[in-house]
Amino acid sequence: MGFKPDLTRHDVTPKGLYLNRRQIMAGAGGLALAGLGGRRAMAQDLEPNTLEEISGYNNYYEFGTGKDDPAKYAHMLTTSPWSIEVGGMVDKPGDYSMEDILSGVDIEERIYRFRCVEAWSMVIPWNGFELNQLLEQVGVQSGAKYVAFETAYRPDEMPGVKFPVVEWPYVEGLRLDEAMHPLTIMATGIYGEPIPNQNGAPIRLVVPWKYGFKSIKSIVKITLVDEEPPTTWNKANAREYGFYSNVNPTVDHPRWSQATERVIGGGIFAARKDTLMFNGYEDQVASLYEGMDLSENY
Ligand SMILES: Nc1nc2c(c(=O)[nH]1)N[C@H]1C(S)=C(S)[C@@H](COP(=O)(O)O)O[C@H]1N2
Ligand SMILES: [Mo]
Repeated sequence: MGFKPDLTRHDVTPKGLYLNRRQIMAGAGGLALAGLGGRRAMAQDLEPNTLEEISGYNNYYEFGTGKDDPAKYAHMLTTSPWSIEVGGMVDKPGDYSMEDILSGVDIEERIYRFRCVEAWSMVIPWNGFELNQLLEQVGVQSGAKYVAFETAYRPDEMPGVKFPVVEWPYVEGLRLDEAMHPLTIMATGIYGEPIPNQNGAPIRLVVPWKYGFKSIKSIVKITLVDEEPPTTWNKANAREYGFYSNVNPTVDHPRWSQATERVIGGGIFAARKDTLMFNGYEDQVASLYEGMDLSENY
């Protein structure tokens, strides 16, 4: 099963135009914003968000719970050198530096819909590699059934971790077949540039058919295990956040509908967009959940 892109280079704002727009925006403020609105009004549904939107409206609670906190504070995170401790049920456990990791994988662009459980969404042009390439490098042993991920925990560099909003470090997990799926990537860039700190530098998970909180940022540890690993939001509130957290417009959050979403950058008068089953990746991932009750396994 190969990756079938539904958003292509054709949907990306040409790089020249994009850079030019940044210069225009830096110089002309409100006027440029009016131009952006016009561009967006004519644009197709699937056009990627601007880098300003992607890196200015974030959830990264280690730097605070406000949407603009990560852009203010994430520069404090030292992202180089960086390594990931890979362990558990693998043939080659160890500390893998970013250089080690990047030398064995193919970086490509993936333009994915990104849907937060809070019912907002963007389209993001990631650069990254399929997680299965890293897992093949380290040799997954036959008993492994899940992959557990952990974010850096650095009180000196992360002003938000002094608040016990969730249990630190932030942890996430995938079933092994979800982790091996060609849509699941480790992202290291956006728009061809290194990924901004607030988006999870230097390396974060992206699982486009799941709610955004599954896409754990600034990963320092990956462990292959044989039981479903604990996950941050499930530990915080198991009734509201399940292990699977597949985007599903027919299964509402206990406190709000998941049928529609607010498109970031769409403007205050923009209509909400209908949320797609598995965030639009149903053809590629529905078979992973065959026979499962998706309202029970939310
Ligand atoms: N370590 C860590 N990873 C995280 C989060 C977080 O607070 N800490 N927030 C999650 C949530 S709720 C979302 S929606 C996405 C947001 O990614 P973005 O800021 O790149 O859009 O990151 C996810 N990964
Ligand atoms: Mo989210």
